[in-house]
Amino acid sequence: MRTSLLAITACLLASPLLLQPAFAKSATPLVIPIKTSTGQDAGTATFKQGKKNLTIKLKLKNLPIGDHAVHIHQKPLCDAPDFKTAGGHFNPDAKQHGTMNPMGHHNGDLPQNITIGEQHTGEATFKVNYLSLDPAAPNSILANGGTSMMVHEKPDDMKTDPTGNAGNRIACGVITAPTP
Ligand SMILES: [Cu+2]
Ligand SMILES: [Zn+2]
Repeated sequence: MRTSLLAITACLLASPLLLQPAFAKSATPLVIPIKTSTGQDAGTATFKQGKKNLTIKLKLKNLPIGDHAVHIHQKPLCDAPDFKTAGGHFNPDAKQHGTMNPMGHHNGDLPQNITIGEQHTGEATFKVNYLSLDPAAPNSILANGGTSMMVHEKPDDMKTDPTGNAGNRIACGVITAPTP
């Protein structure tokens, strides 16, 4: 009796794992650290792949109070203090900058700025259908070694090509595939 109960419990625990398709590992959230230009901890970005959308959750800290642009930049490089090595906005479709630009937008452009409050912290969640964690997708943020998450000095005006007039780069995190 005791044995069969254990066996049933074991089956129940194991079955969801067995039912997952091979690509289910993409459902595991990817968490990356973000650092300021002086190397201070600036929080994290968490990426979670759904069927159609990629959810990006930012939990930021140690940043100046105000609204700040956040983008995905094209290279997995965050060399302080200016983070120029990250290159421009992730733009596999060769469009212009900004969700309010009729010629836009870059895949690396996110729909809103993030607001950093009095505690020098801020959170934002974006759900987008134009980015993916699937390394085989043309809009993958993990393809070609990865990309980077960038926070800027100023808010993005959502229309000025190619930068959104967002000013200097103040925090950055490399986005790469997790090592198994
Ligand atoms: Cu940027
Ligand atoms: Zn852009």
